[in-house]
Amino acid sequence: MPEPVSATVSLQQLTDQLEQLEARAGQQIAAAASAAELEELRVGLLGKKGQLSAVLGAMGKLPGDERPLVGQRANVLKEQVQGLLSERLAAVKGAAMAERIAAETLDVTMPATFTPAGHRHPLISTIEEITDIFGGLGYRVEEGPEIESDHYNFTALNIPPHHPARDMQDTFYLSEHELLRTHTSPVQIRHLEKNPPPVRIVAPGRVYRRDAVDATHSPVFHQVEVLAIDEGLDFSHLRGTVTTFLQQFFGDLPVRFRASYFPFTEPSAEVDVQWRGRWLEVMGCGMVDPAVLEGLGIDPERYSGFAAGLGVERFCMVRHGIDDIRRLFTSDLRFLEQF
Ligand code: 2NM
Repeated sequence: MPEPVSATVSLQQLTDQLEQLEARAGQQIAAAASAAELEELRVGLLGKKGQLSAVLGAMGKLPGDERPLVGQRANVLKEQVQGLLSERLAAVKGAAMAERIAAETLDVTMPATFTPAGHRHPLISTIEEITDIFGGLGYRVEEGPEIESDHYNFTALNIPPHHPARDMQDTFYLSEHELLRTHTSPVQIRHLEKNPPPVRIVAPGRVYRRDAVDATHSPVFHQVEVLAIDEGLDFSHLRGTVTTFLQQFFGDLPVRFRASYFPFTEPSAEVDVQWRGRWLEVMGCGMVDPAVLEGLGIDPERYSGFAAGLGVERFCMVRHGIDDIRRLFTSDLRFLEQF
């Protein structure tokens, strides 16, 4: 606090005041802990209405020859206080920065927090791999409904009403004429109804059959079916396409075709690959039966085509050495995380 200034002052009094001011200022500045506190002190000490100004104001009451003594002393004190203030300000700022740095420091050697990202199910990546290979051969992906009519699932595929493939034992019927598709061929029939040849498509998707569950059977599984319709296609194109596809998927291994039978293809074949020294049956195929084309209003004298179908689960299991199809449907992350 500035001392009350009396009506008359002596040189001694003012000098004393300056000395006290100096001592107090030194202590207060040293004790200040923030920039704001220091600013408050500066205003109180050196400001217009501050303690130093009070002394200088009182100086006018001294005899003229004494004034310079007080003035000089006051100037020295002012500079001293300014010096102390800026020194302390630097120290306070430095301490605040050091504190912040200590609080915000990142230890870059700390182990990272593991955030599991999730990934595709092995069946989905198998489907993608298969459709990508056919994509590279110029095929487009087509999809369709899982609930179908007996027309698209059977009749249009040259499977007549009393054919054994329609048996209740194989097919989930929803009503007299509605069912869960047993293959993705109906997608191809629907596509051919709307698109004139040439056609090159793959139809991946979920299919249903009334099978008991065991290590190699599931009532719900996945297929990819392939279809090409064009002028001049023959069995050599089928053989070349299927062989190229299988060797891209499994690697450069032996492939063989065995005569077989499907209602919708003639001739038909089963295809085997020699995987780790054993022949495995992996798909069925054939030249689309002219009766199927005719039913769609496509002239079988002008157009021919081939088709093939495969079970995705089987491809996935062979590729990854999975011995039980149920593993693919159990959603056990300890298993799925391996792929
Ligand atoms: C297979 C085997 C042989 C096939 C036939 C057709 C269609 F629609 F063109 F008639 N789609 N898929 C076919 C032919 C499917 O799966 C083992």
